[in-house]
Amino acid sequence: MPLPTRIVMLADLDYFFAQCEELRNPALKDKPVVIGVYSGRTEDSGAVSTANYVARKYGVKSGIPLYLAKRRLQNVDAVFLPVDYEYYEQISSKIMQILKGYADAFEQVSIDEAYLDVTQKAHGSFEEAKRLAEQMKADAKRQVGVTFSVGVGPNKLVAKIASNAEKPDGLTVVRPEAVTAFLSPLAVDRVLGVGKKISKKMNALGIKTIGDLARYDVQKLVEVFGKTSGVYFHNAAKGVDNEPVQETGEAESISRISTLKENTRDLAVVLEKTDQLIEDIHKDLVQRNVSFKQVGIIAIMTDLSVRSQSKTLETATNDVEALRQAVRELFEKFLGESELEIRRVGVKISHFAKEEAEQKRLTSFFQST
Ligand code: TTP
Ligand code: MG
Repeated sequence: MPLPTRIVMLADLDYFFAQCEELRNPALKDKPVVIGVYSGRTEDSGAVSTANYVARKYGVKSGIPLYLAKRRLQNVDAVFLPVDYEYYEQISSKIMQILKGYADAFEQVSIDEAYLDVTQKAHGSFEEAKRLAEQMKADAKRQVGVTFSVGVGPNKLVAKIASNAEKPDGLTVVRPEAVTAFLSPLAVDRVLGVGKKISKKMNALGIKTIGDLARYDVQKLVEVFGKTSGVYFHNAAKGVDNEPVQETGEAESISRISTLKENTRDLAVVLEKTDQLIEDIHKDLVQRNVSFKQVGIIAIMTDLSVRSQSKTLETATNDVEALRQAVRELFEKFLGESELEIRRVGVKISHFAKEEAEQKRLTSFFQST
C-alpha cells in the first residue's frame, strides 16, 4: 500500500549569526557584517562563521579566512564581530518555540534549522501548507524580528533542497508531481551527502545535475560508492526519502527522583533505588533517540536540604551501563563527603547530542535495505 503523501517543511534561518547582530543593532543592516571565529594568534587569524547578504556580495562567506574577508572588504564600511553563541541560542530557542506550534512533529537539527511535519495541520493540502508557512514567517517576524527561508515538500530531502532555492526570506513549495522537474536541473552537490570530493567523482562520470544522477545506472553507482551510498544517491536524486521527522523532545534533560523506603547512608540501598530510576530514564532516552554527556545525582537529606553533583563523560553515550557506573561513582563520592542520611534520591542526564543527521540517515537507510 503506498504511503499517504506527507507534507514536510524545513525552516532555515537567514544568515543567522549576522542577522542576530543586526537585530540588536539595526544600524548594522545596510553594512557588510562579518561574524568571525577569532583564533587569537594574531589579530586577524581565524575564519568567517557567517556574513550578512551585503557582505556576501563582496565574496565573503562562511569558512573563508578572516584576513581574506578583510581584504575583500577593504575600503568598505564593514563591521567585524566575534561569535556570541549564547545570544544566538536565545534567539534560536524563541524561534524554535514558535515553529514547534505549527508542527505535528518537530525536529530541530541545528541552531538555525528545523524540520516540521505538517501533514495533519495542513489537512494534507500543499495549498494550506503554504499558507501555514506564510503565517509562521509573519509570526516569527512580528514576535522575534528575524527572517528564515522555508522549503515545503513531500519529504525531508525535497524540503531541505527547496529551502535553499530562494534565500533570504524565501518560501518554496514543491508538490509531489513537481519534484522531478524541480530537482533535475540542480547541481548534484545540492544533495545532502554529496560534498566536494563526491561531486568531483560524479562529474568525472558525467553526472553534473541531479537529473543526470537519477538517470545513472544504480548498479554502477553502487560499484563506485558502495551499496549504502550508491543506493542512497540513486533514491535521493529521484526525490525519494522516507525518513520521518523525529520529535527531538521538549526537555534538555531527563530526570527521575524517588523516596527511599528508609533514610540511609548505605550505598547498596541507594543504588538499588537508583537502578530503578535508571531503567526508567533509559526507556525515555531510547524513545527520544539521543545520547547524553552529563550525569547528575540528586540527594535530599533528612534535614530536607537538596544536594546535587554531576559528572561529564568523555563522549556522549546512550549506554545504560555507563549511566549506572557514573551514578555509582557519584554516590560513592557523595556518601564519603556527607554525614547526613539520605531521604530521597534522584538521577539526571543532560547535554544531549543527537546522532549526526547524515550518519543516522545512512544507518537507518542501511537497516531498511
Ligand atoms: P547556515 O544556515 O549554513 O548559514 P547562515 O544561516 O549564516 O546563512 P543562510 O542564509 O545561507 O542560511 O549556518 C547557520 C549558522 O551556523 C551561521 O549563521 C553561522 C554558523 N556557521 C559557522 O559558524 N560556520 C560555518 O561554516 C557555517 C556554514 C555556519
Ligand atoms: Mg541559515
